[in-house]
Amino acid sequence: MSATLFRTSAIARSALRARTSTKTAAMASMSFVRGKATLPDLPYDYGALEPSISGKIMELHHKNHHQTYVNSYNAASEQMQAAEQKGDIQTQTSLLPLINFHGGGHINHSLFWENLAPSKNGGGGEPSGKVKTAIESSYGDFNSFKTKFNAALAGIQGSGWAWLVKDNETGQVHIRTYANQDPVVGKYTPLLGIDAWEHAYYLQYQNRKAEYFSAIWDVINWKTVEQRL
Ligand code: MN3
Repeated sequence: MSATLFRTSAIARSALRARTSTKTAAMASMSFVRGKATLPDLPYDYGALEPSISGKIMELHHKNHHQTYVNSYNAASEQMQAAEQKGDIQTQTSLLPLINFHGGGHINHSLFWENLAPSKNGGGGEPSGKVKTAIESSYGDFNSFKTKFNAALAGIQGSGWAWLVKDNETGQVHIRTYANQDPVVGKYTPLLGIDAWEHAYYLQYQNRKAEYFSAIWDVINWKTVEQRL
């Protein structure tokens, strides 16, 4: 088995796509310095999503949580390169879950920040154009879609994400949940992700996570969803 096999793991392919994609605004803005992942700037102030998401949550979530995924991904990635150079396949294999978790955390949060916008800058409301058409084709109407999405979020056990994805084979959109930091890869394109980890809401909503899932729709950036579709 050659070392290149490990270089083309799902997450690596996803990172490569992130560097070359021009279609996906958030992916394109994900920044790398000499192959290293770096924390992207938020396109709004920490407090700009209040009252849906408090400024304190946004600051901790971006500056601390996301930064940790970036740092840990870079560390695992360096270890992977060293193991590849030594032809140490055992170590390479043992690093794959770490690359998936922290690389996934970096990708998911980079996409998530750009899925949000302050309501005074166009956040919230209902999708229009081709997003509206795609959602209505799969879910009937926007309110039914929102109810199903919130039910998917509520059904996540432990930590994870719910996503609106596009099936690249059929062009249809679907709601899918992912555990932990598993990124949307393979035949699906991520359009809209909502972070259901406790760190995304607990400081403000405590155990009332349904209130967070309900309030976040007031700051969804549908323009980003449309660009990704
Ligand atoms: Mn998070």
